[in-house]
Amino acid sequence: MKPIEQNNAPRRHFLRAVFAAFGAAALSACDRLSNSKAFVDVLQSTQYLNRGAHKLFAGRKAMAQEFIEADIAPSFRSNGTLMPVGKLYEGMVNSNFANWKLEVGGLVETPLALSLADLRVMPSRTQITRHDCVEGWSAIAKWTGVPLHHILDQVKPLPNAQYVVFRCADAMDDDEDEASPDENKEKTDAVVAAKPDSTYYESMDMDDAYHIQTILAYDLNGKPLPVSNGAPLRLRIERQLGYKHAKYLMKIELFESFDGIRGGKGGYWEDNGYEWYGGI
Ligand SMILES: Nc1nc2c(c(=O)[nH]1)N[C@H]1C(S)=C(S)[C@@H](COP(=O)(O)O)O[C@H]1N2
Ligand SMILES: [Mo]
Repeated sequence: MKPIEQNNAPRRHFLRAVFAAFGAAALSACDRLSNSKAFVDVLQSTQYLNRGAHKLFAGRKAMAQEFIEADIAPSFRSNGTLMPVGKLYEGMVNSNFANWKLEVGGLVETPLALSLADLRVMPSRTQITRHDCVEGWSAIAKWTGVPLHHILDQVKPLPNAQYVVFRCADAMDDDEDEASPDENKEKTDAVVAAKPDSTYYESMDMDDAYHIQTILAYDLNGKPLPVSNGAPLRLRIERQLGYKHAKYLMKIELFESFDGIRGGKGGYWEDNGYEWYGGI
């Protein structure tokens, strides 16, 4: 029996119970179409480890379990957005992300813009971990990327920085209509340009930002991150649930609070009722 079976029985039982109770609603919980009130209530129940509980029971520096190569799932599925809509992102894919840059700013001394090449020469970490989605699926995969703390060391957070916010390329304002696919792409680009915070976003506190397993991953199982898993760069925050692992990273910003950022709850799914601290 693998260690995963022993250590995560309560969580699996919980997820199975959620699944049994809410069936289809649970299945599509990460689809933006599903917004079942009942399911959200379960997510908000005490079964999820909140920030205080995590600190109390495990310590904020405790490590998520790491696995061995043999544990890696034959394939790592994709979930949520599989390809951001828009000519902007399409253009980046076509140029193999040569023109993509990660902006890092907000409450920092030295804002930065990093290309994929810049990131690939920075110190890296490889970790084999289990991804847990609230839909009730898990998968073990190997991730390689830059520990976020190296980037923070370069930009130097100001003393009042409390949270790191991650902005993604995928628009979450659903107003695709009968227009042609090309018109929809242009429309989506225009919406994102006019409302930069209408995209998927996530956040974490400084404890998680400096945690050594918090990495900005560019490789999945030893190969460049596929588009469906968040190319060119996605977050791994191993001690929290799947929706916290923002894909298609475009911008990182440090803030003192979430006031004025979209719904004010620190993430796309959080604004729709999920817990901000999705501890596992
Ligand atoms: N930008 C972005 N990040 C995202 C999502 C998304 O829809 N858009 N979905 C989240 C959810 S719910 C999960 S489970 C994981 C899925 O990652 P994967 O597609 O690599 O399996 O990404 C998370 N990060
Ligand atoms: Mo998820």
